Amino acid sequence: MTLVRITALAGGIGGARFLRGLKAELAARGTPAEITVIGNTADDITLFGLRVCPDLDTVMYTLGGGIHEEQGWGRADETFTVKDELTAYGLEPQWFRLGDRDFATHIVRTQMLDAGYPLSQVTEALCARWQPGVRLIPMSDDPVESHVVIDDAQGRRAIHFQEWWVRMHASTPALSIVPIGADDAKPAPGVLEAIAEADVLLFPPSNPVVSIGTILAVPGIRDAVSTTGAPVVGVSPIIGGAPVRGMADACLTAIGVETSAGAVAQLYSGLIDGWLVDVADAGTEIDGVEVRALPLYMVDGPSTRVIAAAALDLAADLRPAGQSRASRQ
Ligand code: FO1
Repeated sequence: MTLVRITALAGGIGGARFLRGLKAELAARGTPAEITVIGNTADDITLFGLRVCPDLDTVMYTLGGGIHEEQGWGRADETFTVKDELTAYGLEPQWFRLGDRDFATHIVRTQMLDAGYPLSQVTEALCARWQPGVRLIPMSDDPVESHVVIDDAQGRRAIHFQEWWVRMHASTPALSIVPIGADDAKPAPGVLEAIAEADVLLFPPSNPVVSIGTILAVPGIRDAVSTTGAPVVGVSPIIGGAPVRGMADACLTAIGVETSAGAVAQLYSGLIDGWLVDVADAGTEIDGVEVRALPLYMVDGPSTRVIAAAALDLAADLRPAGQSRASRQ
């Protein structure tokens, strides 16, 4: 059987769980596959002098067997001694819970970055331990950080995305969300090639604004997706007008997009060929996009595998390999 090259753009929990289902489905089919994951890095933040990359780590831990399953982020069997000690010294922020095991990852990453290694090589080194079974590449080696403009009792100001998301639970409306640094960022080595050479390109059910949106904001990536010869299939992160998890609705509102499976597909207009929606959204129609409906809640391993299978089947039905989008139109 020929090797299938699959490339996915991914954010945090939704992306990571989908990818785990994808790996399980490919293994069950006996399909030899090479999966490349282009990870969002705009959630990254420097805390206590350490560089934390939540989305890369969520993918790495989830696929490598180290994730805290119920939480969806951070390490299993975690303890918080270091954080408690930092709190005793009065160190801020106290709202971001970094565990002892997780701290080790950020220490290794920061040491390597300080020694001059680019984030892509650091990520490769971290993955050598976790063996996620995919090639995980950050969208860029250049720092990009989403900042959120809010206007509350303290006035109009921009705060880091993590403060808005984790401390404020997105309760204060975002006036705008800006991926600082994205305009000047270059795709990390291998990103554009992984898109151009893919047989299948997938958009998992990740946040369309602060995960997939920021990956696409890195110059060159959107163009690479829109011109790839591979079928591009996305999975809706919105079911029946609400996010599957997280607060994607607050992010969509910030950019003036309705929280619906159809509106997110429109956001990806010109990029996707196929779109999976939940049965609650059956009947969604998008010009030029093949829409299929099935249950999209990733409640466990088997249900997630079914979603991944549907994405692979839709991709296979969409376009014979090698026929570019341009030549189809
Ligand atoms: N999410 C939370 O809701 N609270 C936390 O304290 C928290 C800590 C944290 C530490 C490391 C890490 O990799 C992720 C962490 N997350 C936490 C999740 C994460 O910040 C967000 O869910 C994502 O950035 C959004 O995709």
